[in-house]
Amino acid sequence: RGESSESRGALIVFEGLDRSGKTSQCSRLLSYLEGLGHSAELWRFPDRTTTVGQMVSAYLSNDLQLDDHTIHLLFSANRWEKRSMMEAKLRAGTTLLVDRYSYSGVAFSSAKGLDIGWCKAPEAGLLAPDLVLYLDIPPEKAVERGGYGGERYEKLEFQKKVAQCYKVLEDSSWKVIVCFILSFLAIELLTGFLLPTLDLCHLVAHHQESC
Ligand code: FDM
Repeated sequence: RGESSESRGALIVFEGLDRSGKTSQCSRLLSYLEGLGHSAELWRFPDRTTTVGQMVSAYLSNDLQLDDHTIHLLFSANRWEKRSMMEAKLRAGTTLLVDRYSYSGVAFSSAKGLDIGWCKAPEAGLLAPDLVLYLDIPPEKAVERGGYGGERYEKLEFQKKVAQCYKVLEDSSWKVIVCFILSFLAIELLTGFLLPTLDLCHLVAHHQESC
């Protein structure tokens, strides 16, 4: 409040299945924005560098077994522990490009059969994204793209369920990008609608009411 909208950074979230191209698109967009003179940073969740993040990482690599609800709350806690830093960055005018966020949390846990309302609850109060770029790729194609590594969720049958769960989470902050096209047009396609969005960086410090 009181700050001009131009001084705020935008919170831009990338979502999609494993191997959908989020990480590559995030870094391409980062270079593009930096080239335009914007202050921007690349973030990702889970952030495996924190104590909570190390537990999440051990769970994903099957070195640690945890109850489904417990790991869900750890993923959420991992976002909560970064919330104030994210807010500070955004207020200081830095745009954050975030590889996975609350939508991953809800989609992956509800794909295991957990109640979707229960999954959304701990996300309430985290910063709401200004824009969610959903990289839409059929699960079968994602596997073909170099295949999956050995992490817990990198299995075709599970990814199919995650894709279904993502679909019910789509809201007005989403832009769905068909990834076959993305591989050819790449960043030009993204920036076509990102640039206008960056002028609307006023949504940053309010609380997320739903996922
Ligand atoms: N994942 C990620 C979740 O299950 N919940 C979450 O809240 C987040 C952020 O963790 F399979 C899953 C999604 C993915 C795995 O993600 C690790 P990366 O992008 O491969 O690090």
